[in-house]
Amino acid sequence: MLRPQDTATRERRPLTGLWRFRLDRAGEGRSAEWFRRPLAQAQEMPVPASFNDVTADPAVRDHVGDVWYQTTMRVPRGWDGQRVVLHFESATHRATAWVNDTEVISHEGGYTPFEAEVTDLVQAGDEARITVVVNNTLSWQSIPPGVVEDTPEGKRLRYFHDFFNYAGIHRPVWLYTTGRCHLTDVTVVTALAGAHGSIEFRTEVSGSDGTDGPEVRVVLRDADGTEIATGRGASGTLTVANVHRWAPGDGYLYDLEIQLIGDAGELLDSYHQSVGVRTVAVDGTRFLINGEPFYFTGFGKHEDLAVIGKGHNDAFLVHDFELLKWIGANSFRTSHYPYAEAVLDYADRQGIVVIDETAAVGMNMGLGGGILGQQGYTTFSPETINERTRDGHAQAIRELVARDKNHPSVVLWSIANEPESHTEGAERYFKPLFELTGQLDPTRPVGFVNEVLASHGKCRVSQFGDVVMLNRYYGWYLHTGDLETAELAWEQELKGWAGEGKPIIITEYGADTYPGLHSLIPQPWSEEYQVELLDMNHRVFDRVDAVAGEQVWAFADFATASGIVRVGGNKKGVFTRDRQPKSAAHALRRRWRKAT
Ligand code: BDP
Repeated sequence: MLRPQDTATRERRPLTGLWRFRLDRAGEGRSAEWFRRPLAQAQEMPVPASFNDVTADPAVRDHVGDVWYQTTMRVPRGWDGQRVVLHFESATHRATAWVNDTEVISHEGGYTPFEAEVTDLVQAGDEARITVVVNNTLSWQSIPPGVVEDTPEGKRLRYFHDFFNYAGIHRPVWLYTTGRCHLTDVTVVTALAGAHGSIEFRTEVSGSDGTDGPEVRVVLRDADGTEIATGRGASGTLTVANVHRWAPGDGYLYDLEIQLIGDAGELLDSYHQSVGVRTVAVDGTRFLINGEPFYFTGFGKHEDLAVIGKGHNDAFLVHDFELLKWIGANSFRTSHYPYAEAVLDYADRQGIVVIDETAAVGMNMGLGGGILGQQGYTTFSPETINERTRDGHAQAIRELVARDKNHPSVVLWSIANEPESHTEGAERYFKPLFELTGQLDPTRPVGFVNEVLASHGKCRVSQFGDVVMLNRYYGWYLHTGDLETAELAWEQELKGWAGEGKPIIITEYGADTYPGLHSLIPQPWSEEYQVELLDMNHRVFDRVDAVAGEQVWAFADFATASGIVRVGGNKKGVFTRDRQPKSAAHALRRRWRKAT
């Protein structure tokens, strides 16, 4: 699925702003067909945003079930004769949409786009009513999983991941046009040979009359807009002499314009795809970008902000990347779900490297929200996470790769965060998912993020990965407050992993830290302890050659479900939720800026 664009042949209108909104407390809206008329008893709600924290009403924050959104839009008069598409960048965790009285699409999965052609349902110059029911319930078959428990006080949602279950329309919604004959997909794969680069492209087209389809022409322009190569045909390879490579810290992008040309030479479609020419490979314990060893520095992040929750916000997008640069980070992981596409576009342009993760988080009944402790269920079983879950997981991987395959910033797929991985059930569950990801994208390494219950020697899933990604809390959940013991134990485990001969990326390490809490002899929760814990980790990493990267948990403090180990959310941020530095930010800056 292509992102909506304004081009010589395409036009788009954002449906952002205030929509009508209503909780469906009794779950009656679908049978009462609320989409048929202006939403009654509605309040206004911003799109994009999570609905949870916008009002002052606990019933909204903690609602479990359906919520309804509705807006009207006047279809531009000039769109007569065009193909019209309604496009959602995401709706968390599932949604069904209607245009006027007609249902147009349903989609499962909270972090990937979906769209429906609505040409026959709208009239240029007229108003169209767009209604969306969004559902935030999690089940054993959803990605991520969860359980709804019926209590005398109502439905309560229990989930096993450590961030608040924000929901709603988190990203922009668009109405856009194409001609009848239009491009539906483009894939680019780049390679390097000395000073030369090559761009292999494959296109897919729909809606053409003839059996031959339209003629496909491609034009490659450099960042100054100078045309440097052209090609013809639905697929092919362009060569770029003296290529300007995309590299960490140098987000150089070419523009590939794909044109569809009709029989009479008319332009039927034009679409622009940015291209960063770079290669990614794993060689023994080294992670290579453009053939050179790359060491990841940075964070696991969250899409998480006061009031707007997981809603995308351009000001914070730019600000967060400024902080990444300030601190000397060259990368981040989209923990624990695919982020807004604007984030990946920006990472491409900024030369920031991304580990791109699915929303498969919390598939581990030995953990609760990242914390050791039994949840009272079996992780993989016919009644819990089962083959149907795996089908949904496979679909989440397909949608992630389809969406993000052309981003040069994305160098590695993470297909799950901290699932149970020491059991036979886990091995059976994950093997086909690794195979699938490798088939969908043979150009990028694939991995998953391992946790300590499947420490070295116990994990039955890491055998399938090209890299080892480890989340380890030595000195926090393990050997709390005793960094000496933690250091020895951590080094011992890490040396075991190093023997696997794969690059090891430490995807999480860190300590909860209450900003402003100080202690002369560093104690857990103090700013000093966070600094010392990170220092201890760095000493260990620097002694193990196979370590190819360090990403601290977490970039900023974030909201979680309530619990006795969370103080107004998870406080492992190196920055506070409003992006002020804790002492650890300065310490990391000294280490990472020196290294680069
Ligand atoms: C890890 C999880 C992460 C948690 C973190 C923590 O991957 O989502 O927030 O632990 O406990 O297990 O802070």
